[in-house]
Amino acid sequence: MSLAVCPGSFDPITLGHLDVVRRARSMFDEVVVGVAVNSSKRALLDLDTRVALAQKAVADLPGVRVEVVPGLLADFVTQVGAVAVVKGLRGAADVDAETPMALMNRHLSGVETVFVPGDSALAHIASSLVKDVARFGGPIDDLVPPGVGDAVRAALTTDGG
Ligand code: COD
Repeated sequence: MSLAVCPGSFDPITLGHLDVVRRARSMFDEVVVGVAVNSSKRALLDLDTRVALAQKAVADLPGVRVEVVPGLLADFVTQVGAVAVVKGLRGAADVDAETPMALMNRHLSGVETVFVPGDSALAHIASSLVKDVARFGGPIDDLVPPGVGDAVRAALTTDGG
């Protein structure tokens, strides 16, 4: 039984993330969507909300579950017995950002990162852009799984917009 982890901030989960999860599941028997903390980003959605939205988004995907990554991703992959980390690449900026993380995670855990090229139809979708579009009242519901748009709009209201 092979297991892979798809980690991310998922602030919020998008259709781009979901595509990477589906494709990871086509390569591995089980996929854990690991909701983690990116210390260089301030999250809009709290951890419980990010987890709940991710759980709802993958509910119809057999062999996929959502877990919190409480600390280092390298410790988490070892703890769950993952044979790989799977991440999506939208372009050169992602390669530059993801390569050092992949090498550090391999250094710490021995687990390799497998990169899947982002679907070109979804390559413009990033959580940060989704939040920015919503912040200025733009439409985001066709960029995210059902229910996510409402959660983002609600969080922006309490966040001060
Ligand atoms: N198409 C394809 N891939 C996509 C798309 C899209 N439209 N959108 C996002 N992705 C990919 C990203 O390229 C990334 O690979 C992944 O989805 C997650 O994206 P985000 O933005 O949700 O998450 P990040 O980049 O903030 O995640 C960083 C982590 C939280 C994974 C990282 O900070 C981490 O591992 N934190 C835990 C602490 C740790 O171990 N730190 C040391 C790391 S070496």
